[in-house]
Amino acid sequence: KNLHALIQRFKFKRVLDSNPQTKVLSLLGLIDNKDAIITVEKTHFIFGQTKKTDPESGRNTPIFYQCEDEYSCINGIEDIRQISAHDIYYWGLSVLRQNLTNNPTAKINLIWPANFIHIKKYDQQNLHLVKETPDMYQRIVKPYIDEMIQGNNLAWVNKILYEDAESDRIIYKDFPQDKDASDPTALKKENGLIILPDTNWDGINLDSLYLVALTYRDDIKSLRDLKQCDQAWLIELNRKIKSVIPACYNYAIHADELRIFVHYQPSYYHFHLHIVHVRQPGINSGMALGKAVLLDDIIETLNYMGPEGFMRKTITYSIGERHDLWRRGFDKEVELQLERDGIPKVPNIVNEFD
Ligand code: M7G
Repeated sequence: KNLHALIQRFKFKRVLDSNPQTKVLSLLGLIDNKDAIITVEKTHFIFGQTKKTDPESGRNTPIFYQCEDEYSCINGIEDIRQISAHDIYYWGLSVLRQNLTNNPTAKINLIWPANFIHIKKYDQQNLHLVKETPDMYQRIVKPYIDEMIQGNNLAWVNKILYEDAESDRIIYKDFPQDKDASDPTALKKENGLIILPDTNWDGINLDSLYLVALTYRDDIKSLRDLKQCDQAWLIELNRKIKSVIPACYNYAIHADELRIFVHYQPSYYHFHLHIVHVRQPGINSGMALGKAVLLDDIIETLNYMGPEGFMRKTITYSIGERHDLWRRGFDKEVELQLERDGIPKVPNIVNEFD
């Protein structure tokens, strides 16, 4: 399992997506004749290191301050070529000091062998806003989720929860044990939680912190399954995450700087939470309105929904044309909904003037 060796065997097929704003490039290719997706993302700038004050200073509570090191943005400028200057404005290009440990250039993700669901996810595509009614959920989405779960889609989650995958990277773990049972091995999935760095994070820059919290409960596939009776569990998860994460990062990040949310639709149907620094602008529109639903809002909304919770709600979000749900009937439903809402159809656009 060597990333470098695999990338060297990568044979380029086509560009899936290229985003100059997020500085992310996704390529499709082949490694040993099997589809591979490489995503390259330029890392954010380092402008300081967080240091703790000397404990000898006599204070009980440590103070953290930013200090510059040789890789900090300005110190790290090795070369500059000016493009132009006039009046009070100057601009040019530069080379910054780079180093694999302290200031890497880019984060590289590889999915290999990639299946068609992965490829469709990364492929640039038109997006549509859909209003998913409870009825559409039952008819179209639920069968899709059941199929996804039958497939191998959740292998990575189960490997982390039960087979020690990425165990060296785990930040926090609550064992799924029944705290009240006399048998200490009694499993109580509600109590289990693992928090670890998301593959979206470079692991260096706290401003782009991105963690994922996996719960042990497997009865909740998505937001849709959350009911009023889960509210207390969610409140406890929220409390735990906001207490534990700042402490794990020496309080260089605070509880009110954590954006905690779920995706709907997610890619993986096992209940998990995204924990992201509030400064992080989002990756692949993962923070888009509708797609990301804040945990605090979920908890609050459950007060007003009745015992069946989100099962009764119409949920509006955006979905790509290549997503399976689009072709399984969302396309037709959207057309019907627009008609029902009295939105005029797209007229035949005439481009020629006679
Ligand atoms: P999602 O909302 O189901 O899908 O979130 P998304 O990818 O459309 O956002 C799943 C989250 O788990 C994403 O933020 C992924 O980056 C992250 N993730 C996916 N995989 C396969 C792994 C993995 O193997 N390890 C870790 N640590 N995170 C992963």
